[in-house]
Amino acid sequence: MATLPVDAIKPLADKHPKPPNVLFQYGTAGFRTLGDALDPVMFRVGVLAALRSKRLDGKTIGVMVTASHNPEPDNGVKLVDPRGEMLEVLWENHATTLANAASTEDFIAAVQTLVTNSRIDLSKPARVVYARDTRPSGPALVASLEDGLKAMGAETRNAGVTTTPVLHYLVKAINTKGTKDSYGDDSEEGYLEKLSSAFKKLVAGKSTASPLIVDCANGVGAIVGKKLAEALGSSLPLNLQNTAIDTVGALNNACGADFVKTSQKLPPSLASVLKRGERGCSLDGDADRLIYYYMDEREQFHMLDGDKIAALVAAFIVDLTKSAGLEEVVQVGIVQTAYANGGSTKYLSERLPVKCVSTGVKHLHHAAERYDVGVYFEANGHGTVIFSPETLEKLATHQPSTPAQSTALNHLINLTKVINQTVGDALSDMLLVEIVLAHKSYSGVEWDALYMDLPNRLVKVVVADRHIFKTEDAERRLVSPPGLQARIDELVRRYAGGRSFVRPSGTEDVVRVYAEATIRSQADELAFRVAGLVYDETGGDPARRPAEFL
Ligand code: 16G
Ligand code: MG
Repeated sequence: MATLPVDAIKPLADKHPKPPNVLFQYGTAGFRTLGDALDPVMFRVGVLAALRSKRLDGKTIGVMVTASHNPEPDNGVKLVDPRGEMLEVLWENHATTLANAASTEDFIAAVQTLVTNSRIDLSKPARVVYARDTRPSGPALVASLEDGLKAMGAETRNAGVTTTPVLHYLVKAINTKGTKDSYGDDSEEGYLEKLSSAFKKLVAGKSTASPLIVDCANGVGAIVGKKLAEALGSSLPLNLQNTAIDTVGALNNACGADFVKTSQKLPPSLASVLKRGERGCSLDGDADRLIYYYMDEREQFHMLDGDKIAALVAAFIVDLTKSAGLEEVVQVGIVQTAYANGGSTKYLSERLPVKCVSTGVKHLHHAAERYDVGVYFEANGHGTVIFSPETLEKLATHQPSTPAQSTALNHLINLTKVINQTVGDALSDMLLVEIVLAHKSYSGVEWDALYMDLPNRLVKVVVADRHIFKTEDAERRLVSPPGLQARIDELVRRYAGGRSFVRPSGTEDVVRVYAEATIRSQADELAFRVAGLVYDETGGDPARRPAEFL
């Protein structure tokens, strides 16, 4: 039985000491904090990724260095499991334990415990593929990660600077290489080729946007977006905006999907770009979120968020399964979170099964796996569509009885290729949206008209300890602090179409309050009043109670 290479780990671990008095936590999006603070975490994640691979018999594990839509000085890291999915929850805890070991000795002891408890056979190979986004802190953090991988003698592959969804794709492609389930060529070119060739087949003979404006958030989406534009050629001309990846401070600054969703505004940099009647979309800093919008004839801006994308796409897939003669055997279902607009939930649940789960991709993804075709989107624009293995098999073997059925079946098969089924992927989702719009001859206006969004408001409350806030019912109700939910309910009853919920953030040290109501001013008022309740509950200094809460 092989033993832990302590002699190799020790000197390298000493190069990446953990400072005292900091606590790291592997949260919904992995480890995420100021880039400057992450050096020891990266080394330890390298060791952990190698162990995870050994545990899974040498399957390739992914490591992505990114802080997504966060400000540029932040960075982060997350692990990707062999099928291209988020790391298993149990191992999130292992990651937190290793990251917090106080010294090199403690770290080695923690690794040893993990090896024993998880019955890791150290003689197995370790294989890891990693990538980073465009953040300035990325190269140094990757070097630290590489030290961790080296300490464990892992076989590594550096996928360079690319999007989070490309890294997820690579992991799955590497692990399925040469099998009957091959996910595609295991390279960025393979990814671009897979998506763009299926896209071209799906829009052949249809007219697409000319061109589509794409806000790249001054991040890595600009790099991969440019390559995608080349691969798409005239099938979908892209007008890439906010591509300043080398300008310090530009990343996610007043642009990108998160800016648009939270401020419900067009990025100022697009004010003179997006013309009347045109549509555009924004990616986030690692290109796994997508928000659409259009400018109407009166120069009013309208946002089309993840909920609108889900509604558009689900209806299209249902239509195709009917046209292909598969509606009896392939059931389409939707997964949302509490942040889904009430308008969308009503619209969708009148048509399809809808499930609400807790925030975070892993919850949505797992719930979506229960359907034959699971469409999951968070309102913030993260989402995808997944086809179960049985459904893929049915699509491959179904015998269409008419030419129309055959066309619909081919469309469905091509959709399974355009869609990145490992994780939400802004570029892939953008192609998916453009396919549906081209097929339906919809502009932003018709798409938007599927249902009306209820006015809503999201407020952050800074509290002394957000961990006292505990939720149930897919985060829609608070169980702690005791009594607070009853007071929220009482308030909500006073607002027409009112709905509000409170949850602690998984990525920031704040509590989030969401509210919606039939009228804009009422949604705002409800949000601020619930925020006021939250603030009071935590014993905040009345003198510092934010003015809007009064
Ligand atoms: C992370 C999640 C995202 C979620 C968001 C909520 C992943 C890959 N990403 O970005 O799904 O919407 O956190 O943030 O799971 P919050 O907990 O701060 O509200
Ligand atoms: Mg992101």
